[in-house]
Amino acid sequence: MISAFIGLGSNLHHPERQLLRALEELDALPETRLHCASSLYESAPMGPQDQPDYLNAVAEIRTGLTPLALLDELQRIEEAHGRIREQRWGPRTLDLDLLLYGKQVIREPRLRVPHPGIARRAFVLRPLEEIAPGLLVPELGEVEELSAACADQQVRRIE
Ligand code: ROI
Repeated sequence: MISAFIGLGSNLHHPERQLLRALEELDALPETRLHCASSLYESAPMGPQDQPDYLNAVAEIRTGLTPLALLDELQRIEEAHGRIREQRWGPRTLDLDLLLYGKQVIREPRLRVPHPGIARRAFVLRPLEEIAPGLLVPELGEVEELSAACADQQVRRIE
């Protein structure tokens, strides 16, 4: 089993419900169990500002799925949540990003791991830091250092 980290985000249709249901769906994937999940975090949208604030979280799963099989499953869950391929950087019902897959570096047309946005996004790094302190992100460095470099971005942890 490989440890993989998934970033979850939503800013439409009851974001908290979307994220909690998605966590259950990750746990129900074939050859996969949910190992742990972060708190929920609220932040202003990165990108166009004329959309609601986001809720984000990060989950760690243990999986026997290959990276591309996992990506297929994540996209299937997004679609089941009513996600249509909307405007780039627009609001979304559910976003599931494959952030990390073990220590692997993957550069394929459909999939890049570590996720290309990871180092610039406090709404990914804060929850990741919460559940995986000391984690080394391949080619980028320790999660705490990456998170500290995004200290200017406001992210609020929800109790
Ligand atoms: N902004 C925040 N704060 N959280 C997200 O999950 C998020 N997702 C996106 C864009 C539109 C880039 N902005 C976001 O896809």
